Amino acid sequence: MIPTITAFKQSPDRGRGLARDMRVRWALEEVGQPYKVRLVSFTEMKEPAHRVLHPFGQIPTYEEGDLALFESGAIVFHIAERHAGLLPDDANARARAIAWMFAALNTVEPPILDLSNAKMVEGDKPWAEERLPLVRDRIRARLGQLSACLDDADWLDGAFSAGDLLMVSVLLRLGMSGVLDEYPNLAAYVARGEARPAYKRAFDAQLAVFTGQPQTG
Ligand code: GTB
Repeated sequence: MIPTITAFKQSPDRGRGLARDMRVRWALEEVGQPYKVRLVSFTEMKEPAHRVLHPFGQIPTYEEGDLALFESGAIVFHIAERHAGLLPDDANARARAIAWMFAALNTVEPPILDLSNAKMVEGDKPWAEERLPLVRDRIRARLGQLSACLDDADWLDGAFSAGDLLMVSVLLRLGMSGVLDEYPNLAAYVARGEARPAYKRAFDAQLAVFTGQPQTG
């Protein structure tokens, strides 16, 4: 059965691949699972038809037969469990890869999201400038720990896994902030993720929504 995911009809990031449908597309591409995309507007996201799929009125969602899922992490986990390629077979290695999935979403992503909010949502507040260094330092604390843990390895724990897929996706949100460049091994780690053919296919697919260009290849 071909699953259907949802993505922004009007991508606020102008196709830079930062919205959370990207990580789901990437997981589907990694395992070679074709998928359909239903584009939803901000208005449609808040309507009952979409809220049945997503209680918070957001993207992405995932539908496959009787199953409807929300939360990008849960969707990536579902894909990784149902297909080979994103989680190791060895039980302990699998548990560690899942721990990295949670670490990406629960430990590393929150301070990075805080920086986005500090700039985009709170940027006009009188205290915004004063708060930014604190927010950046909280990110640095996490990146320093992650950098030490990755050391000179290609991936976080052996072969590329769903943990790396989510960690790279989360780190990409740092974008133009320059913070990632302070940790060359993490910058190289993200570049390795972006260089994966599955990442590129997913990126091109989400970009095509914005440019209106049909996908090639
Ligand atoms: N925890 C949920 C998950 O991981 O799936 C979070 C889902 C979420 O935040 N979805 C966002 C959304 O639907 C899109 S990805 N927002 C609309 C709303 O809440 O009304 C977040 C996002 C938005 C915009 C950019 N950007 O422009 O760069 C990047 C990421």
